[in-house]
Amino acid sequence: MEEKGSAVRIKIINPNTTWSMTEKIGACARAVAHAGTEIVAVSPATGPVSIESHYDEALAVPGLLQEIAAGEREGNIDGYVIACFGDPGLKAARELARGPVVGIAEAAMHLASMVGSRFSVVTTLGRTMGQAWHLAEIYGMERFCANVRACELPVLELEEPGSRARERIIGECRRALEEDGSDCIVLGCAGMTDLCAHIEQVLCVPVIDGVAAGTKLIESLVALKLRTSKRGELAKPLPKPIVGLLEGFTRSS
Ligand code: 2AL
Repeated sequence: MEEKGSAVRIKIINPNTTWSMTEKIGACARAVAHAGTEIVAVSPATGPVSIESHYDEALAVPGLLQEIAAGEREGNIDGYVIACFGDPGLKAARELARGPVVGIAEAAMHLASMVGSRFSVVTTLGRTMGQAWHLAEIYGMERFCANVRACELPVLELEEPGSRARERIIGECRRALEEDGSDCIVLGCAGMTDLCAHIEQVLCVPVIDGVAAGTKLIESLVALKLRTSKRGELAKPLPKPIVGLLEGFTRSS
């Protein structure tokens, strides 16, 4: 763990298994990270290629937790970012980790509430809007969240150069600013991270990307030597047998 003068290591977990997206997330995190921060960007060994339903989220969590458990075993990770806008497995990850864990929706919504009066979330498929509203509610961000909107863009289209994803997102952002009474935008998918600077330049309002927000928040928590509380709810899970499909998790956690 961090000592004065030593490098900070942040593990960014893209809970989907699309490596091109993981590389993009890693590059965007490195671009905003402090020079002394090492970014380790990973995808789980198991799980869906994209996360755009409750079912996908549930199936992404075991692989995500394996990555947290591996980081804890290696003992050289100062903090973790969960780089999917549904913040899957966030509380379970906090139970496993000694250092801080931040989800990108959590990070982006909190930062948006500090630079504007109300934000609109612009996300991928309409079916993910319910989860974004749910997170706004449980994070106490509902009063800052003017609306959640979708471009009806499947996550993996963000990886396709000819998909016109950027134009579609910008169009939805413009409608958000005109119709929602919002004054800043939260991007609702980790796969949008590389588009943030351009969208902000076009819209001339703050546009918050959760990958950058999560990276800087984790850096701040690590710099302040704040770790996950192990008193009560976020203590290590009790050891117990786990049978069947997830048998290996008895050891990994
Ligand atoms: C996401 C995300 O950030 N990564 C992924 O696979 N799905 N979120 C979303 N709303 O589509």
